[in-house]
Amino acid sequence: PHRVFHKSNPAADITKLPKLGMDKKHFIADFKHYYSHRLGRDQNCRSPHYAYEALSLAISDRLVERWKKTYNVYRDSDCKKAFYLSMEFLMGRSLSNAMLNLGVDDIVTQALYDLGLEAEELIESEPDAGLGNGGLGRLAACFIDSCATLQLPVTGYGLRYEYGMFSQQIVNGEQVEKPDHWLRMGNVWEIERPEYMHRIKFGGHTQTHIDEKGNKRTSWLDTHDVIAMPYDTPVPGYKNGTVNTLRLWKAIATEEFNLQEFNAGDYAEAVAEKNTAENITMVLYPNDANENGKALRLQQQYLLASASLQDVIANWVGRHGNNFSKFAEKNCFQLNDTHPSIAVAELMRLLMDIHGLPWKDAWNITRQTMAYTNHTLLPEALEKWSVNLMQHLLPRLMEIIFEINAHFMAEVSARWPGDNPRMARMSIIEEGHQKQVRMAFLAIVGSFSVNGVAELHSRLLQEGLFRDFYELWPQKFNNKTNGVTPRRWLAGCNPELAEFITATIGDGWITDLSQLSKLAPYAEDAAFRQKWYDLNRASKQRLVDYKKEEHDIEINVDALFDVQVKRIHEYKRQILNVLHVIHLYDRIKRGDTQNWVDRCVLIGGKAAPGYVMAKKIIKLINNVGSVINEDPEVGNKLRLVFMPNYCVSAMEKICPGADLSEQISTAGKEASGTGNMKFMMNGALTIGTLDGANIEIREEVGADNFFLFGLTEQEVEALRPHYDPQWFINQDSDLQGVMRLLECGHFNQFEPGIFDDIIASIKSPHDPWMTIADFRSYLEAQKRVEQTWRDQERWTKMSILNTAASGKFSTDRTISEYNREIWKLSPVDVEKY
Ligand code: NBG
Repeated sequence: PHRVFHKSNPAADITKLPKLGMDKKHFIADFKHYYSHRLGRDQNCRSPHYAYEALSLAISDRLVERWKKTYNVYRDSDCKKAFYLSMEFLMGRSLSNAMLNLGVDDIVTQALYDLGLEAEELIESEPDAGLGNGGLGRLAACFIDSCATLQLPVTGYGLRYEYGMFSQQIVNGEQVEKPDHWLRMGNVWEIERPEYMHRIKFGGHTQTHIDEKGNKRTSWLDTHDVIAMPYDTPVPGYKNGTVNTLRLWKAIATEEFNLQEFNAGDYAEAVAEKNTAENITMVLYPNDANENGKALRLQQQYLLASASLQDVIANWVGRHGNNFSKFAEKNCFQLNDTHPSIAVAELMRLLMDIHGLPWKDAWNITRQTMAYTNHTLLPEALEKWSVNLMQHLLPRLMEIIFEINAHFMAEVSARWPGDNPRMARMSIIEEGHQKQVRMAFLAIVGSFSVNGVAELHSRLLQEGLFRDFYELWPQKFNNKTNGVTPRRWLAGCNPELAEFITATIGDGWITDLSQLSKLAPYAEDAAFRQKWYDLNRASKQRLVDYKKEEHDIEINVDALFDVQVKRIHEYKRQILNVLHVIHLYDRIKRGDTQNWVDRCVLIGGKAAPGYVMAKKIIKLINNVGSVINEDPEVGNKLRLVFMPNYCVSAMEKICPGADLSEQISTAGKEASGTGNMKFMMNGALTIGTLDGANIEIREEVGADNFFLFGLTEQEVEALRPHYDPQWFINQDSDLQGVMRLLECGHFNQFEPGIFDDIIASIKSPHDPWMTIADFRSYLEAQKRVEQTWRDQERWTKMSILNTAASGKFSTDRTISEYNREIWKLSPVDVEKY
């Protein structure tokens, strides 16, 4: 490698710079410099965007110093490292989080104030990095925040989609998707690193030959290659000098043109081929918890796996040459769901075909470095790729998968000789008229650890979906209950409450959330309760103002704020929520309003564009909402509001203002949930089923402080074969009232029949989500909610106890468990170097 510097002054080092000042004076100077000189703006500029960019550049400079140091310390210490491979990182905004974690939020706010600027306005003009669908992508973002805060050498690897999660508009009550070109104004948080790009192969064919040493080697030839270009984003730890890396790959065309077309004079055609390559990372697939088997999606997955593994191996070879004997001791790959599991076969390929390792050594390394997290039990989400497609797109990988499966089948038949049904059940290749590769099985076979994301979910994996594998390798299976980062989800989004908590118990909770338990005794302190109540009311007022400003929706701050925000899915049962709202409306119309509690029901979430039923549910919510909200007889008693374009930055405003958190999925279907944790942390009470992490939330806060309802997972499965929704309807006059209103078209007077599918689905004995079965119990739980709400002192007590008991749900705890039981990394204190 050649250097651009001559050696006349050996002491000179262009990377040695004076440390950047962290005081007001330096921030103001840097801000002005970027605003005027770098961005070329002046006082005539009307957009807050450039002020946001100038500030971000000043903050980012301070991160970059620490970032380079972290990078160098990790490299020089030769420590064990982990890599989090994920198709989604739902990062949201960066500026305010960077300020918080650097510990400069107050000083910067003051500096801006001196300049006549409102920090809030700049922060709000940053677009969300919406590179994820929902919980799975946001979990990845919370995880890397905790890794940096715990000083663990962990790198996030993902894809840099040109278009993130679509933005949602509501037109005539229906979802309309608008592309999210989040990079349009540029992205000041990323650094392009062409020095670390890698080549990714697709198509072609394989050829086997015997090498100089007499070993069989396979080459993958005549491929159509694309380049994976890395873009790095800094991931700052909380006030600890650590800045880890999120490396996102963008697909770009190779410099080579199609020579045939080129020489035939079709220059433009040849250049246009660039597009095919660059399409690979053009758009995030907007499907949450279900897949669609498109070739482009497989290309995305392979690009992520191959580029990331090549990157890690290139680093390794740079240090250790071709000696891989210690590779497994020093590296670990965590697969975020089944999406990147092609990495198992790709690591085999790189080790064997590129680095010449024999099968046995490569397999040992693979099986000691890969770890797999499952995020759903829904069968439609279990990825399968047709063998045909895989053979066409990734022929070498398909060969390797066949061979892995052959070895694996031998293992199964040694353990259970002659058990052919079991072999068929467990095979990575599903037989049938269209052979398929079961990617989850590939991940299990190739990993040393398999985990679910909440106690119940992990147990159900062992008993159900992965039962055969659990019998074969019980020691591989473990649980890691999800969490959320308390930096963004309490300190950042609810600064007033955070300050009050710190004034009461000190600031240790920000990095040790179990300390929130010190708040519990204050639930008995009337003055403390009053302050808690006031702060919550102020948050509700902010939410009211925001709704008024952004969406022109009026809501009454004194009503009970009853909130359900998450992806729209039948298993999450937004319909059950709507049935309850219709029941309340029915009561108002019948004059049954004794002991009434004013309630504002807020529902938000996106539907996958191809998920017809989910889109219908959005329409239903909006139609029911407009009938109720426009009825003068209803007045302040009841409100149903659909919040358009639910996203990370919206949740930061919503969760501090919620009173009641709706976690009402059919038991056994929500793997964990993480919105439930954000609400609890911010003092909302939960109404929920015994599903996912709800169970653990209830365990932590105590049954008295949680509104439980619904069938258990076992009861759901026991009822399923003879489920008869009509029987439940016949038993229940309240439910009859609700169904009557729905069926007579009260909410779709000018749109006859549009809700017929929804009605038929919940009335079907085959309704997998058994909504009707839980209606009565849900209604009774809602009555307990109202009873509690009428006693505001009691409600506030319970609110305090919820925050106090939320310590378990920090991703710092989750990541400590991943590290203790799976990764086994030593923390690296960058500031000591
Ligand atoms: C989702 C689950 C949630 C869970 C998140 C994070 C997928 C495939 N799964 O319940 O539905 O909280 O993952 O683990 O998106």
